[in-house]
Amino acid sequence: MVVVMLPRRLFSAFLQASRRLATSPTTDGGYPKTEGAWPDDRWRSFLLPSRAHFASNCNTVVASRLQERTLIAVKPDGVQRRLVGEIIQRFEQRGFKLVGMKLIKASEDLLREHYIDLKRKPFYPSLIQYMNSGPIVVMVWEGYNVVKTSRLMVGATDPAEALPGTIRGDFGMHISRNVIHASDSVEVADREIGLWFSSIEMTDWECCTQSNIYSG
Ligand code: IDP
Ligand code: MG
Repeated sequence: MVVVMLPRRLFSAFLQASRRLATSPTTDGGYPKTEGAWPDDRWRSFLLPSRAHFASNCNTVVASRLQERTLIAVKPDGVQRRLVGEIIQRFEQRGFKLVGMKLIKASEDLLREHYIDLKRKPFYPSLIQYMNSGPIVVMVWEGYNVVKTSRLMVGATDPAEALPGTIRGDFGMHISRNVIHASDSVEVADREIGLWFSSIEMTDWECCTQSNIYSG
């Protein structure tokens, strides 16, 4: 009898807990809000990681995303066409933080290294020549999800396909003169920032509008 009753009680406790979990309000992360929703808190600790553990993991992820960085460069055509101010303004207004910036005429060696993944493409030599034809403004921007968001702000590689409202969609005409560079992944951003900037060329600073841009 005990053998039959125990699994039944276990099963019914589990069933009640699942029903309450399914109907209880949740936070953004899906963790149940109400501490008392479970019939017995021992089940909670057995089945789920603690609330503190969950919250601290989320905070760590959010904090690291807030400090994500990307490399943005206004290419020679963008500098010649006086688009530097307009481009900086778009990133500032979006809420990103400028942590590094310089105007340079990049060496061919640096440009070859930067575009190393494209070295077998037929346009590689003309790309290096174009990027070496005049000064460029290289920047490091920081903020939540900055890599992905800046790619959206920049638009498709070919300005003919870039949507209006994107930088390439508003200012570009041809794929060989597409105004701006933006890193395309967090890993690539790390590599490119390391290539173009030394750590003393970047500045960490407290943004006094932080709480108006991010919550918590
Ligand atoms: P992305 O700049 O959007 O990341 P990638 O494919 O990484 O695009 O190419 C790097 C750069 O090479 C482009 O921004 C553009 O300047 C140039 N490029 C790419 N495809 C072509 C092409 O078909 N003809 C000429 N230049 C190209
Ligand atoms: Mg690219």
